[in-house]
Amino acid sequence: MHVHKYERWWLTFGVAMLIVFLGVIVFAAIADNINPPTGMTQIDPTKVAQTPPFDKPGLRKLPDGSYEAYYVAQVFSFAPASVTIPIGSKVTFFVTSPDVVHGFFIPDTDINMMAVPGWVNTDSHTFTRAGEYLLICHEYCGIGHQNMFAKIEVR
Ligand SMILES: [Cu+2]
Repeated sequence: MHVHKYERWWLTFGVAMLIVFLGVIVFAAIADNINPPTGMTQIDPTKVAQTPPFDKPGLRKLPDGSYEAYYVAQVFSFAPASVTIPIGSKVTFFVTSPDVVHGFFIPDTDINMMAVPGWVNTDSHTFTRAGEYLLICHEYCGIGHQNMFAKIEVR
């Protein structure tokens, strides 16, 4: 089979770029110590409603004054639908799903997670500004996805 000289150059260039990009990704992952999430808590997605603390989703105040918020994301709502926290509170969010993959996103904060059946995802944020925050699902989960939201009141 005859491959034109220029075609061969382009093929060589393309393969070389793939090797370079892969090398950059591997180098950055090793240099910055980037790893897949580990140590995540597993949960039986068919028994979320019976598994503490997700059997009673909501806000818990800790002795140090911070909060833990346990959320269940399911088609097409979040439980709890609304929480109120004092301004300046640090809240650690725990979220899981009993059905399909949902998003867990609070605009104007750094909370941006996935709610994955079988797993408990967690992240925390300190709310320093008063107001009403929206918690939205930003992962298409079905026909009622656009109505899937909850509120967080900070005052
Ligand atoms: Cu959704």
